[in-house]
Amino acid sequence: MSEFEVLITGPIMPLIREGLEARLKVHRLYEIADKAAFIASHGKAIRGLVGGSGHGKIDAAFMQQFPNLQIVGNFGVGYDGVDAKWAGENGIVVTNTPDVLTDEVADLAMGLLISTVRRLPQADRYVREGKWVSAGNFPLTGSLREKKMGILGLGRIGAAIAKRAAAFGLALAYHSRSPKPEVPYPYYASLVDMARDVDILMVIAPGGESTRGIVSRAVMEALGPAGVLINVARGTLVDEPVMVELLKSGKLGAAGLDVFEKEPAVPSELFPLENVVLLPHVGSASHYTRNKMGQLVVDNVVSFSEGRGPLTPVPETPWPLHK
Ligand code: NAP
Ligand code: 8YV
Repeated sequence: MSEFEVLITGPIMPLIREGLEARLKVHRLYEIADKAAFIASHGKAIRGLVGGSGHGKIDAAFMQQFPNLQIVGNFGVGYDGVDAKWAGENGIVVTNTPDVLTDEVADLAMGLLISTVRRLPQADRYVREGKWVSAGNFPLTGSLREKKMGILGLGRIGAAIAKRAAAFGLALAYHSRSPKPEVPYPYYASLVDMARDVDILMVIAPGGESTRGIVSRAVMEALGPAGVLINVARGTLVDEPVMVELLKSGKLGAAGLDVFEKEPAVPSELFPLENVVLLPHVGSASHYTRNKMGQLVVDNVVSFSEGRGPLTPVPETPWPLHK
């Protein structure tokens, strides 16, 4: 058993916990009653942190409690809960779980898009509530035919969504901070301009302060009463109160949402709306893909602890680190 000590910040899948426990000395912060006392007495021994969304922020103040911290293994490709810039500046490498979830999330994004436009959950409710018998056929819905979709964030998952959407016959465009020369779809430097020109806005850029509220009132009003917003990125990218207001008033046509600003809290004003489809952050949530993600967390931390370096460091903490 290695003397490399790791602290898991919140309840995590057994594959990760057991995979780490087989090789390293592991502490479970979430099972310790007096967390402050544990950190005060044991913080110096901790060299790795493992956490995920829903475990609370791994910010500078949290990491500073562990003076010998070397690695943070984030469960998820999105690491907006970790202050990776501060970590990099302080000799700590941060790893995430890219690629292994790309296809799963892209599948879910297309499923959510079709569910929202063709109102599949509403149609399912219609049958269960006996309305097919009592009220006749389900009302006709919108369509993906002859529609154009703008993708906010044409990265790994955005590109996988684009591939699927092209096969469905959608015309495509994208917005990111810089154009991608290899991409055949039109680039928009302005998100508002793209929203004005498309029928569907697919949001799949990272969370964090640099994208907070990027899907603003101006963007959603440009998308308009016939427009469809799909968010599989992070709730923080969308101005949520404004989105609720525009969906209620019909100034935004419909929304399919897998993510919310303060998960698991979802604005209750969305519940009675018939023009929204709501999912509990399940983009990567299949056994197959979560196992791949979990194994990558373990492999990163174990590889690092054995002196072989991290496998998937985030761009803010490129390996080897230069302090
Ligand atoms: P990625 O490969 O890093 O792609 C992110 C894209 O966003 C890049 O193309 C980047 O292009 C663009 N971008 C970054 N900052 C931007 C900004 N300020 N404005 C506009 N575009 C910006 O990441 P990924 O693997 O595709 O994952 C994307 C995100 O999806 C994750 O960060 C995570 O939050 C979310 N996600 C959600 C789920 C779920 O369960 N719902 C699952 C997995 C991932 P430029 O650098 O050119 O701007
Ligand atoms: C996970 C995600 O649900 O990878 C991400 O960024 O949002 C999802 O795959 C999440 O990270 C698990 O905590």
